[in-house]
Amino acid sequence: MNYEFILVEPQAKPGVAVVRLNRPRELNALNRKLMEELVAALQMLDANAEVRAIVLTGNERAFAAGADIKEMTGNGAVDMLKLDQFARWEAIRRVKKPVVAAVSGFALGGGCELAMLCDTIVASESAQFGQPEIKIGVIPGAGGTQRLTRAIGKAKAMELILTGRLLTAREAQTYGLVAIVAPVELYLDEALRLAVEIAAMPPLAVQLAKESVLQAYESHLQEGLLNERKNFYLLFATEDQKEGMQAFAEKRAPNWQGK
Ligand code: CO8
Repeated sequence: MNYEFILVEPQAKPGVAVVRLNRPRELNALNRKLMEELVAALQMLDANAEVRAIVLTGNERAFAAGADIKEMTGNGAVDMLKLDQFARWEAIRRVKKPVVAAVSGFALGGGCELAMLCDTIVASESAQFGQPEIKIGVIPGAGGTQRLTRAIGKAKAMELILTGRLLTAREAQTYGLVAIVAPVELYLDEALRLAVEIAAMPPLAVQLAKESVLQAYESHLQEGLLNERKNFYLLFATEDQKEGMQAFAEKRAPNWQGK
């Protein structure tokens, strides 16, 4: 498929696809066409059995500097309601395969929300995260008030969302938003290394582990515990569980079948 605003490499590494936001002059501002392409690409990769993990990245200067402000300027509330752009964000949320965000430079507004919609974040030392919407008269709209609060806690989220201040990569790591920080020239390699490691794991267990962690992140503890337990039981119906436990006992590498 030909895309205008993204680049897709389905087998960048064994089992790992890379999707690159590619609107560099506008700091990868997320216009509607880009979001449409991103959803199409992620759904295509999600359905591709050869792909076990996905890395979503931008470029050194920007992961994404937010939703495209110029595209929204003239819109009223009714336009925004009818456009229903959040359906695309919901579709990304429903991707079953693990998605690692490799973030360098700006991850602001919708860019920060997109990184948080991924399953984990690897950042370059130059990365900056924030929800500066307050400075343009709005608030985060694609989950920022919810996901940032859960990721870094109420006090810090309030400070950032109410002032538009940004977090450096190191601060973001300290507060738990970012898993790994690497030098600019290495952050993508680091994200790929993580994705390759995940891609080597049993796919059904990866899928249900992702679902279970998201449950913890997105709902209440008791519901999350019940869902985790259900998924844990379910994995005992897979051949990979038998293989994984047998291989451990036999001191050999497991051979995952995805069954
Ligand atoms: N939208 C549109 N264009 C942008 C955006 C953006 N978010 N960010 C940067 N650009 C453009 C600039 O207008 C500029 O274009 P031009 O050369 O034509 O003037 C080009 O990218 C380069 O940017 P700058 O010259 O501004 O670069 P600087 O290095 O001076 O500054 C900044 C970089 C600090 C990142 C600055 O560009 C900036 O503040 N950008 C806006 C950040 C922001 O407010 N983001 C939040 C947007 S609102 C949002 O994301 C809400 C999401 C809600 C859900 C979405 C679904 C509807």
